[in-house]
Amino acid sequence: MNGNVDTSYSLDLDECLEKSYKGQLLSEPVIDQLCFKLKELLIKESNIVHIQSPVTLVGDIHGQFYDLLEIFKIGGYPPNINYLFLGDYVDRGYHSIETITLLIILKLKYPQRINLIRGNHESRQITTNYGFYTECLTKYGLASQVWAIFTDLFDYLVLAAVIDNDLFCVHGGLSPNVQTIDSILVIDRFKETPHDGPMADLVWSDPDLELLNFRISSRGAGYQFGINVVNKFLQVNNFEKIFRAHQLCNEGYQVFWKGKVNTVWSAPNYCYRCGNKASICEIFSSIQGPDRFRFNVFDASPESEKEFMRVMNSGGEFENEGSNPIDELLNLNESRINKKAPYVEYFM
Ligand SMILES: [Mn+2]
Repeated sequence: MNGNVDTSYSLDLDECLEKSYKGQLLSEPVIDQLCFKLKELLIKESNIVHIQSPVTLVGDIHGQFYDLLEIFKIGGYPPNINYLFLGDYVDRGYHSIETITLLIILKLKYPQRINLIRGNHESRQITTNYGFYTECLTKYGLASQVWAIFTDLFDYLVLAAVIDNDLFCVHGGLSPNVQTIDSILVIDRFKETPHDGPMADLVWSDPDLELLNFRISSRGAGYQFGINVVNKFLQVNNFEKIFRAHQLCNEGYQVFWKGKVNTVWSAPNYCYRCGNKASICEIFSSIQGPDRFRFNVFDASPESEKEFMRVMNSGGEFENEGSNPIDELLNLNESRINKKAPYVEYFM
C-alpha cells in the first residue's frame, strides 16, 4: 500500500481533527495536504450532489468558529449526523481559517456524511476584501501561501445539492440562465466565480417577496427573483422546495411563499454585533408534511459572546474609523465609509 513513490508523509486525519476541534491551527504543509486530498475527492463530484435525508442544513458561518462548535453541540456531531453546509464559511468573523480547516477535515473523514456547497465568499476576489486574506497573513505570516491554497480549493466546491430528489439547495438562489438543473450540470465550475452568468447567480441571488420575475440584484451580482420564477423552477424540475442561505435573518431563518423558498442563517450575532439569532434546518427521513423540517434556532456561544465584548471594548466603535484593528480585520470600516450602499456592503 505504501510502496509507491509518494514521498509526502501520511496525514493523520484523527490528529488533525482533534487539534482542529480545539481551535488549534495546523501547519501550512498539513493544510496543503488536506486541500490536495480534498481536491482529489471533489474533482470527481458532479456540480450537483445528490443526498438522502436525514440531513441537517447549515447556512452562513463566516468564520464564527465557536458558533460552528455550538452547531455540533446542538445538532449532533459528525458522523452521527449528516450535514449539508450551504457556503460562506470564511470572511467577517475572526476564525475563518479554523472554520474552513475543520470543515475540510470533516469532509475528508466522512465524505458521505458531510457536504460543502460553494458560497459567494468562497472566492479570491471577495476574500481579498472581507477578512479572510488578512486573517491568513496575520496567522500564517506574510510569506505564507495558505490563502492561495484555500482559495484554489474553493474552485472545486460543488454548486448545489438535491435532497431526496425534491429539495433543491444552493447558497444564493435562482438564475435566468438556469431553467432546469441540467444547465447547472454543464457549468465548468473549476474556476474563480465569474462576475455574471449562471455560476455567479447561484451564489449571489436572493428571493424577493414583492417580485414575480427576475430583477438585477442591488448587491451588484446575481438577481432578485420572485414567485413566478420559483413556481416554474419547482414545477419544471419536479422539486418541492428550495433551501438557501446568504441573507441575514433576525430570527435565524426566513420562510418565503409558504415554504417554497427557505433561508437558513447560521451565524448568530453576526459580526459579533448584529444581535440576530441563528438556525440549522433539520430534515428528517420518512416523515412527510410540515413535520419533515425543523428550524433549530440558537444564540451565540459563550465564546462568541467574548468576541462580542472584545468588539464593544475595543473603543470608539463608530468614531475611530480606520484605527480599530478588529474592524480592519473585518473590513467593516470600509462599509461604513462607503455610504452609497451600506446595507449591501455590510450584509453581503
Ligand atoms: Mn453569501
